[in-house]
Amino acid sequence: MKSVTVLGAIASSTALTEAAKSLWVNNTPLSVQPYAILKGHGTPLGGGDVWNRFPVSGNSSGGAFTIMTTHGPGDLRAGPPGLFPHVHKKTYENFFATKGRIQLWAQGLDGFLKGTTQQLTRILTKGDFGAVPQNGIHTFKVLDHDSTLTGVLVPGGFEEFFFAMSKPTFNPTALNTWDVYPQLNFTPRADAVNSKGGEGNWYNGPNTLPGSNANPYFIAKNYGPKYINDKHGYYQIITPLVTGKESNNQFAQGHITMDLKRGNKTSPTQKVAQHMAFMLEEGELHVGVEGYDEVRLIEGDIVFVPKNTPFTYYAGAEFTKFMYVSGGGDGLDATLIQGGKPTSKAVYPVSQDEATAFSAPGISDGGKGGKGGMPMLRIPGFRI
Ligand SMILES: [Cu+2]
Repeated sequence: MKSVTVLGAIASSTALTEAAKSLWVNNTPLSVQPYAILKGHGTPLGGGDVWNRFPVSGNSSGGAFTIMTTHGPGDLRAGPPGLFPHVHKKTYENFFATKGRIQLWAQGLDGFLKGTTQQLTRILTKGDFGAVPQNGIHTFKVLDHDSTLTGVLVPGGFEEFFFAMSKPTFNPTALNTWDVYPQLNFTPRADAVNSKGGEGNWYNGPNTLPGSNANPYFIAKNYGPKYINDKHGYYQIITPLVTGKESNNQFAQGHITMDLKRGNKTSPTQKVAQHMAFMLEEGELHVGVEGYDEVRLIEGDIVFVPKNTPFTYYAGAEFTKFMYVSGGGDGLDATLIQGGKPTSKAVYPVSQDEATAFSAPGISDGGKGGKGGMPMLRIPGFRI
């Protein structure tokens, strides 16, 4: 019996060795491949106390998109932003606050020149987002210490400009060749009240997606559209920030919040026709890519999955939340939204298993039969 067990162990360990390949890389790959990269890692730019990193680059995404993270004190001084207002004609640039406070100003160039639209500004705190499609004037300023900005640039490869600009040989009169068009007549407004200047809601009502890529727009955390999908026996809440409609099908971006996968559920193998990246924000995400060891991502870690690569993902903690970036308008997010339904809530319901646990002695579920509602604590001798 013993020899059989040993043989079995050898056989399975050989199979494991063949499949075992680490998804983790120390630096952003120079060509398309599946990979995972730790928070704060990736191709660096500059130094000192500002951390600029490119965990996903034009090279590593086959030109689909770039993810740039900027962490540091930035431009803290009072007054207008130090960065000149500018437009990109070919590049879609997005701003997402991972922590701290960042103020972003934006307006479509056409509306600015014709005087037909308003200039918008918002102060972004953790989870807030600003979208600047092609031909949108924009500038920004970091307002707080220890702020982190995650930028998505589409198509990928715009980082070549940042690297060129940081060299002493850079020719500042050649900005246009890098898709940078200064707009020095644009004066950033200084009248923001409650973190908002210009029309539209912020934290005072629903923030809608515009349905086109005509003008910049903002989405406050969880104030945009929300969808819930429970197809696989666990919840996924999808909060899109950009869909194919807002990007002319160039890309999609948003968040997925998942509940813990219980032992009796399985996460299906996915295969998506778009390059895709996930960046963890809360909780713990397990990602298995065919041919690689499963990885466990925590806050700030990124995984990149090339198109048509089989993979699985599931949450190892409640309220696991991650940002997705998809290299087209018909990726995983579109499938999840189509298979789900609109919801007004950013929190998924308590699962039936958990609801039953509220029936413990001394705790009442408010007479709602364990199906929702805030449980009330009953303590003998006290009226509450
Ligand atoms: Cu820009």
